[in-house]
Amino acid sequence: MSLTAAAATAGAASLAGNRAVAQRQPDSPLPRGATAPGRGGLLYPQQNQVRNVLDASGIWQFQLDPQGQGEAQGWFTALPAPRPIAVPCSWNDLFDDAKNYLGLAWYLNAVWVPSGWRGERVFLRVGSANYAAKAWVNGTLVAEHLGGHLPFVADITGQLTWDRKNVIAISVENEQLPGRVPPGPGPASGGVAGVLGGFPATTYDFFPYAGLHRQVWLYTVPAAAHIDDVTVVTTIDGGDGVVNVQVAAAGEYAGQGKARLHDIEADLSFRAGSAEATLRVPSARFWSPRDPHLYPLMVTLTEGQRVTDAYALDIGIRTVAVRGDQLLLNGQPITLTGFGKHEDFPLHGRGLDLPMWIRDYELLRWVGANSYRTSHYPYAEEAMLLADRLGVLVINEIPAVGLSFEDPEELTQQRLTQCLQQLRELIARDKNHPSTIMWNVANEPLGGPPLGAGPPVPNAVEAGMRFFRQLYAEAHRLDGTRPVTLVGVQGGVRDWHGLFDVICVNSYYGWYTQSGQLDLGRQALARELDELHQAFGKPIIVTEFGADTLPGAHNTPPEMWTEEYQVEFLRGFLDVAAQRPFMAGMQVWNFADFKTGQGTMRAAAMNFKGVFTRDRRPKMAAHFLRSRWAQQ
Ligand code: GCB
Repeated sequence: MSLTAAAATAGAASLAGNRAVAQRQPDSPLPRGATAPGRGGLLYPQQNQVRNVLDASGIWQFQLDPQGQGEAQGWFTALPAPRPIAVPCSWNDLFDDAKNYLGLAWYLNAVWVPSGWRGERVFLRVGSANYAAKAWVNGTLVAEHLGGHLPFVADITGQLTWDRKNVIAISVENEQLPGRVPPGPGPASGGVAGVLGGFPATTYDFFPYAGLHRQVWLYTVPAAAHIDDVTVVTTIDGGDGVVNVQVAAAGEYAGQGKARLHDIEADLSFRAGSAEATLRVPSARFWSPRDPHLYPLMVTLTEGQRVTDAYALDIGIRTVAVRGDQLLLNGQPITLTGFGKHEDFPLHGRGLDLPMWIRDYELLRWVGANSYRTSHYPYAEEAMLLADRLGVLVINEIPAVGLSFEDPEELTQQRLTQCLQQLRELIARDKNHPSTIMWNVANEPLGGPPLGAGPPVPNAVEAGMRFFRQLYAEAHRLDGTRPVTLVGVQGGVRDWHGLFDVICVNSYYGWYTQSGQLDLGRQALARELDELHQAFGKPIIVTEFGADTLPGAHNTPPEMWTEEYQVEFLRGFLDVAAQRPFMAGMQVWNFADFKTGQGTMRAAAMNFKGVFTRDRRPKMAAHFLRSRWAQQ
């Protein structure tokens, strides 16, 4: 099936999910509170000749609120006993008493807004608050949001003062509730939680870091007409690139504008706030890992010669498609090499860490990888911008990890609402990144006992079919230009894969099963890949395979937990894949060791499947992968 031709419609429908109410169990799906700037509204804030940005991150005041009394006591204007905290950062690794605390906490900061901003519309933008957040400006509630990894915005123009500092307060909690996504442990104890146990209790295998994880920004747009959203879709026509630009402008803007790509320019004539232009780039340089060429696109609104608003973005001209069992980039088969990752680093926890990202891209280049998956949640926008620039292919994932379809229907419905919301927000945020080549709607949903320990449960399989049909349809309604996938697990429900464009599967044969027996593991892997190929004839990517490895542990013959075992485990999987032309990629679990909850399965509360340590030193496996990948 070719996915390149269909038009993207993400801009038109992406707003609804950007607002929601945070309440104690269950979360209400009804939107309330935050005012988004228009139909798109998640454009990355930009400083230019018209717009202004103020980064309000830095040292904020912080206070835990285990009794949930802050709102009644007006903590949104002043905290009674604050301590300093860094924003962005998780709170868990900063304070001993907050290590495993996932309840309510308050952040507060006071900022001057420049007087030059008077007359503009000013927005507050919170990049990531994990999980449920409320925001106040000068005592007025301006936004509520659910979902820990995507931005939300609020128009705060009417709340601002100009003769003193403005008080911004944000409350955040990350309670593991069963109706959320990812869900907290439910009746069926979904995900790997059932296997791992662990504290704090989660349905997933990474530490539930909490807090303000990305920047808090104020930014302006012109009060009258302004650009709300830009949607770029590129196609290839012979050697030419064809760039379709859809622009949404606030209100019912019916004026003029321009779209300019280098020296190629087209007029935009707005009707009811919408305009579209198509630009042809003769003999274009197509974006790819080998040549991640970006073209500067500038969209403006104009009144005569005057530019009334402007927004710039660097775009890549490229197509992604599925044909038979092949994944195509610019019409050519592509095979992914790379990793599943985490946003995880000492002290910062899940907080934005730009040096980590620069180092990680350097190591991806060093090891010869061309891709990664944003397991198990959307990553920072800066990471996506860097992937565009450095030519890294990204499978972009919503936080739907730990779903069990043996849980009651009522919970499934709440989770579906959350998944749809997060999918809309993710596509609205990341639709213009050439690096995002695929959307993933879930990781290892369960429809029976984990790791194929028993047959799937028919009712659960059916419930999953209904659930995933809706997610697949919504992803394609919002973006007809990228394949959509589901990451399944070895021995998991096969039928669900049939709904999606690409088959992604996580495999631990030789680790969780066939432990210590690499030969048997390889045979089991080969069998499963062949069966999947025979059943569906679609491209297959193994999105996880790996073995916990204590750096410095050695033995021969290889034993589990040693560096030798990790190398031989990875070698076996890569060999099995290399013999199968239908394999579209292999992504090792994990790029680096990462923090988990405490439990008998996780030494020192760490997952040690990284090929780099948590502080990014290579294990033997990293050198091995480099020998396989960097030469190609
Ligand atoms: C998986 C999960 C991942 C875990 C990994 C493991 O299947 O998708 O989140 O961390 O296994 O190491 O067990």
